[in-house]
Amino acid sequence: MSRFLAAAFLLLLAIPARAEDGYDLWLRYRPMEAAAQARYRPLATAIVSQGNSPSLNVAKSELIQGFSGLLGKPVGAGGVMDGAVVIGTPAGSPLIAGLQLPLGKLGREGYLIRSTVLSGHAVTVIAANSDIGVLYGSFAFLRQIQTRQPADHLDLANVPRIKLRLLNHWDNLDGTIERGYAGHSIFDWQKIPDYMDPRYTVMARANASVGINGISVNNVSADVWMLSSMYIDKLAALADVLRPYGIRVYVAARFSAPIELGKLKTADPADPTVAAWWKKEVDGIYRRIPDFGGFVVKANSEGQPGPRDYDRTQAEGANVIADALAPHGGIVFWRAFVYSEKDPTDRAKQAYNEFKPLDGKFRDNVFVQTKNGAIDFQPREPAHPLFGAMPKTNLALEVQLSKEYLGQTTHLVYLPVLFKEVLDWDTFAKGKGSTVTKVIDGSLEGHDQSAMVGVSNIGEDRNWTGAQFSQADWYGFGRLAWNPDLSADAIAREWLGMTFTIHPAFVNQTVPMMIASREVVVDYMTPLGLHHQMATGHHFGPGPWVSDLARPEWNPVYYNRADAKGLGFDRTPSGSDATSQYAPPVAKLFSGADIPDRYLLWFQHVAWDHKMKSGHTLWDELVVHYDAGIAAVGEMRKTWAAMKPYVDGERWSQTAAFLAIQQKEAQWWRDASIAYFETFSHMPMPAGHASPPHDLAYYEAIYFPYAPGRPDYTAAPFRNKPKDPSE
Ligand code: GCW
Repeated sequence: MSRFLAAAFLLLLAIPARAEDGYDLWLRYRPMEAAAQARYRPLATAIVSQGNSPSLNVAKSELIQGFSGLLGKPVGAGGVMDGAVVIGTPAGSPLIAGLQLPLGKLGREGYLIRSTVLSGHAVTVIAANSDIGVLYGSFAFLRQIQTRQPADHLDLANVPRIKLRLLNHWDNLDGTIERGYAGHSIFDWQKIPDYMDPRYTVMARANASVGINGISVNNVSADVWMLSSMYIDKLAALADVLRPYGIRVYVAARFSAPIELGKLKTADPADPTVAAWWKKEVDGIYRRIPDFGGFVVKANSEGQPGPRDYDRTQAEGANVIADALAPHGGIVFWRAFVYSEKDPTDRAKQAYNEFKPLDGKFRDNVFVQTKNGAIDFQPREPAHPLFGAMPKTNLALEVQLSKEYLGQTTHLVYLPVLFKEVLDWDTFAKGKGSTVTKVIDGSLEGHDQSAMVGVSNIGEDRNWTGAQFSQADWYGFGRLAWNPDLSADAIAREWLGMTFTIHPAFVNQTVPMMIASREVVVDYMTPLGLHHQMATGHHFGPGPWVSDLARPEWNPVYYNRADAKGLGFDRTPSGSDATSQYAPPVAKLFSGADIPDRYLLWFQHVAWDHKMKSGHTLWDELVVHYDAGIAAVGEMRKTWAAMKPYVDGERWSQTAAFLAIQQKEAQWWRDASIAYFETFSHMPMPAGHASPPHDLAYYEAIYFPYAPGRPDYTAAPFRNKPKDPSE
């Protein structure tokens, strides 16, 4: 290509697109540059599909919409011709059947994209064993072109590594969202089923495009009304919208529903009337929603009712519900996020102590849904010790997309880096290489079932996630649940190319910014293994000094343990001995001198003048990390400023404004934390590092009464005496 054409091509790519607000997500399908149109147009001349199922039809319309947008002119349905895209299953399409394609290993959701000849015409076939597989293949073929990958001579077979890939929406029925930072709930239950907001379909498209095949629609601090027949009817309408996209609906169920809804005197799982009630309730749901997914249950956690209220085990609690679901193929996701203020044991140990002894006691249709770490979605946590510790139990990984503890909406933190760190974590459960990925994809212990769950960051905001770059977390979660071996870098490249532009100057500068962003937030919020240092209730901003909350293990001081000697939580054998919950090689590493700096203060209490690997004292190292975090946000701002020519004004300026907020708040985190810790270290600031501009009292006095996302302790889950939902 002559230098003039190359320059013209790059110029074309650099022209800022028309104003956008992020509503189209990564399914933008804007016209590609001329060279790309010329390259791909011969490969997408018509969409050929035989058969007429809802999923096949949405696959066809997605391809038509996608190619017409990308190629800048209508591409329609048609017959077999050169360049046609032929989609279908052997069962539904004689054309596909005739090709006798090797679909045997693809299962229900896998797909094959193959360039081949059909009736003498060069075509691309997207084939699968089910129409959902065809839909996934169609999105994959579009992604191939959106990211300017080869689209000829293809022979791409792809099967999801994890079977159940869910989002958990922590949405309340009143429209608020616990730990939601993107506006109100997208589910307008008041108008459902009579008015189905078209956004439900766009959300379904977006989920299907990254392979997400299930959503639980309500807050795990569950409102019993969700199980009432009125809401199940509403849910049935939503299920109808999502079904063609291969998405099943699940509900967060309140364990005491047999009392509030069933009018029983007890919810004791061993009581036959309780078992009968769950069976009746579940049968009723399946009469309305034949492919209902199942329940997510938060029991005996943060005030929620559960089997422990009847001295029954977590397994007994889960199993009574699982038995009701089993005949219908339903699943229970039983959350392991259990800790009690009555138990003085280190909070990081409690869930393991509660669940490990129950290994093998849960039914086959139960997943023990375990957060990535043992505390609570912190900027960095060692993987939860339950991973690898329950070989006879289905374990599902739960991660959070909504960044409750990572700056919420306005901090750019690319979470797939965090997700990968957890997925690649080696539990050593069966020797080296026993990664969390192998635990949850079932390959380590030969489990059929597998699941990965993300706490949704979706809300009513036009850009769906409150911030443009938070969309990458939704996208990345889906991609990693489909294939945990994908790299965070590759996912970022895909997402940027589909969402903004494939311009190399943009992508090659923005990807490193995204990849670095996770370590940046760790540095300015909780460096060196610190954790749970945020302000109370809304968790917005720093609060390392907080020590007066209702439950000791809710206080940041419980975790930083700052004193005259040093800093950090001693979880070694000389302390709470939480290290012993890990396999010996891991336990040894974390309780010894070779512990990686990133986990130091999570597992050890260290003297302020302790000599770090860098040669710094712990105190100096801490300050250096805080300041490195702030400087890095400054670099992110510079990078993004230079990206202005490649991005439409609206999305560019919102991101730029948020990065400015991030830098300001990073400074706040640093100053407030140093102001508190120096009251213990009494050590001078390292050379070149300024003291906090204000005294500790100034930072302690900062208060945000209405920061978003906090659980409303007066809302439904806590007052829960509905007028009588069973009526
Ligand atoms: O992250 C914490 C949140 C709670 C949440 C809880 C949980 C839904 O602060 O808001 O409750 O975890 O995971 O259940």
